[in-house]
Amino acid sequence: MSEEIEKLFKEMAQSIIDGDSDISTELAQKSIEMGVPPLDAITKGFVIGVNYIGDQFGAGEAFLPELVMAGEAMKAAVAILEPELLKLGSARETMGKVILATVEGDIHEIGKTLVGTMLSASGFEVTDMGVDQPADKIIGKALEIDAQLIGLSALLTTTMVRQREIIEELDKENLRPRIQVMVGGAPITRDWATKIKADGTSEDAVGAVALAKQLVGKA
Ligand code: B1M
Repeated sequence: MSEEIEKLFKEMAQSIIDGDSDISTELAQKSIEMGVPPLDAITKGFVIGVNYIGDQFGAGEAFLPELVMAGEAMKAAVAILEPELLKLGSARETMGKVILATVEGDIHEIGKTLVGTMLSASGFEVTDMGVDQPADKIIGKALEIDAQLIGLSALLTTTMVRQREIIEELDKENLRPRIQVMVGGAPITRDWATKIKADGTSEDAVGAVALAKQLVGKA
C-alpha cells in the first residue's frame, strides 16, 4: 500500500472518530478520485474509526452523542461510495429476490445497507425494508414479492433474538425452505445461526454475497 493511501485510510478513520461528516464525505470523494477500491476505503478506512468509537463507547470512554455523530459520518461516507460499489457489479443474470431488514427494536443500518449494495451489485433484486422491522411485515413483504431469501441484520445482543422469532414464524407457516434466511450483524456467530436454524451467516458484506449465491444455487 502506498504511503499516500495509508495516510488517507488513517484520515478516514479519524474523520469518523471526530464525527465529522464534511471531512468523511470529502475523503470518500478523494478516494474515488485516487482510484482506491471503494470496499477498501470502507473496511480499511472508515470502519476502523467506527469500531474505535464503538469500543470506546463500550468501555464507557465515549458517550452517546459521539456514537451518533460517528454513525452519521460513517453513513454519509458510505453513501458517497455506494454508487462506486454498484459500478463494480459484474452481474449478467438475475440471481434472485432478497428481502433485507434490520430486526425490530434495532436501528443500526450501516452494515445492512452495505450488504444490500453488494447484493445489488452482484445481481440480486434487493428490497431493503430499512430498520426496526417487525416479523409480520418482513414475512408479508417476502410473500408479496415472492422472495427466495430474507436477510436479517441485528447489531444488539438484545435484538438478535428477533432473528429466531422470524425463523420460527416462517417454519410455523411452512414457508421454508421456499424462503431461506441468512442472518448477520456484529454479535452474530456461526453457533447462533446454527442454534436458531438459519440457513447461514456471514461476518461481512463480501461473505454475505457468496452465501446468498450459494443459498439460491448460483454459487
Ligand atoms: Co450502536 N451499539 N447503539 N449505534 N453501535 C453497537 C452495536 C455496540 C456494540 C457499541 C458498543 O457498546 N461497543 C453496542 C451494542 C452492545 C450489545 O448489544 N451488547 C451498541 C449500543 C449499546 C447502542 C445503543 C443501545 C446505545 C444507546 O442508546 N445507549 C443504541 C441502540 C439503538 C437501537 O438500535 N435501538 C445504539 C445506537 C447507535 C447509533 C444510532 C448511534 C449508531 C448507528 C447509526 C446507523 O446505523 N445509522 C450506532 C453505531 C454506529 C454503533 C457501532 C459503533 C458501529 C456499527 C456500524 O455501523 N458498524 C457499533 C459498534 C461496532 O459494531 N463496532 C455499535 C460498521 C458496519 C459496516 O459494520 O454493522 O457490523 P456492521 O456490519 C457488517 C457485519 O456485521 C456484516 O456485514 C457488515 C459489513 O461488513 N453484517 C451482515 C451486518 N448485517 C448483516 C446481514 C447479513 C450478513 C452480514 O445477512 C443478512
